[in-house]
Amino acid sequence: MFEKILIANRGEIALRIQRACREMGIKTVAVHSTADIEAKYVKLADESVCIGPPPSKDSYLNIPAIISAAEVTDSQAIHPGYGFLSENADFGERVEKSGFVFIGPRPETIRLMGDKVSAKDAMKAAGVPCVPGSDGLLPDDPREIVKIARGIGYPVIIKATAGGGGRGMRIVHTEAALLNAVQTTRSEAQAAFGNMGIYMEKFLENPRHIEIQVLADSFRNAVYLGERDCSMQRRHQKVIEEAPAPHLNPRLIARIGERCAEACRKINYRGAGTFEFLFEKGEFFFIEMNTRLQVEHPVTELITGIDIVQQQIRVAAGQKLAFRQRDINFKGHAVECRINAEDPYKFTPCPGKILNWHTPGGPGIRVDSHVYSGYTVPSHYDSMIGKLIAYGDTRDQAIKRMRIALSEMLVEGIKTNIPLHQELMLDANFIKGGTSIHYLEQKLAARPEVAKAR
Ligand code: MV4
Repeated sequence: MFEKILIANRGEIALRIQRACREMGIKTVAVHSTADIEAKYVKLADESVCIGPPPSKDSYLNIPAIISAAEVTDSQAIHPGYGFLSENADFGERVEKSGFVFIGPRPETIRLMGDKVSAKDAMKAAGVPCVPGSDGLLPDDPREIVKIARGIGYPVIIKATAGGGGRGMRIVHTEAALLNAVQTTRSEAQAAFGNMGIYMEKFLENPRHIEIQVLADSFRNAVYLGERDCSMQRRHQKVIEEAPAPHLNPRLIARIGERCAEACRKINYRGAGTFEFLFEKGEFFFIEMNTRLQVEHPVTELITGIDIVQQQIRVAAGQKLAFRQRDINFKGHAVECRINAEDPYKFTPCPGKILNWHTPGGPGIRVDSHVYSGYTVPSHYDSMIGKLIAYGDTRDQAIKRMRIALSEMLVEGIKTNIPLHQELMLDANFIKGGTSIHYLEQKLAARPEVAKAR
């Protein structure tokens, strides 16, 4: 096992990874920008290295600075967390070329999944059901494109192969609008990603976002850790996640989960991963695979009792997974609310000094956060300042505990989205469960004008 790991990230996830390391007897190195000198995860780490000024591109995305920090601290492995360099295949490659272990999939796998067309090809070949669409990239010939769209049937969606996570997509409802949309998406993809490759899919009008968590080791052992429902989102930012997904048949989950695990074996996947699906009318359609630890991993940890970060570290160190599929039991229900430093009505970021921070507790409550009273939320990064996770025997109990936790939580000095979460925990449709990816935006659009202006 590693003796020392460098954590190439910031915020709550840097602290989360540190806690996993500490429990495993591994020393930790925090890297930080000058904006994060005062951060809790920097003070709590065994060692820390400043890697640059506040802008991410000069610090948390600064590959040479991070590799130098690993060298001077004699670290053996680098955990990239989520965001930043976590899905950068070049980073993975340079980490390994410098003699360190990258805690994540092999760089070739990251590259394969980073290109959405090659990811879909690989998953289709491995038996994972995909959204009907173009067979690979769209050709240049406009007549061919029109033919492909007719074959799929309108509406269709045009996506950039180098995109993902909602970037570089365009919905097309009619043949009259098709070729213009193709051209615009192509130029935007070229400008944004330096890759003008695009593909076409049937546009699913009202799906849920259901994802499957997997873990795999280097010995072709792969398991699925069940599903998460991440449909409650606004502008491609998840707001609430839960596990298991309400109203889904466990046998259906077992079937798609086994397909995902089998796909991992086929492509020799290593580490933690997430298969993203759209779920509509009882069917799963693969859209993308994330090759990193995800923000919402705690809901899966709570219903399985498995520490996903520790398993990532184990398999990166060349050990076998600590369990087989039959050892995994799903028990209870977990809900996560992402706490953001933002205006709960206008959604503008709200960085600044937290004057008072009190977190809830009690049975089934987990708080993953790096902030504290007196901490200043920097303006340079994501507005998420923590995650509140509630576990219960049933979904109803988890939601009740979340309501209590939200009422106990106190954040003074900055605005947060806690009022939005309180509203959602009382929302009749959320309580019923199974809302689509469009539900939150529709609900927010229908808020009274006075509330929106607050
Ligand atoms: C789709 C779709 C409907 N049909 N693909 C957006 C993020 C990216 N991961 C894929 N996305 C979508 N792809 C087809 N064929 C609708 C979305 C989508 C979405 C997906 C998941 C969660 C939130 C979303 C919000 C808007 C659109």
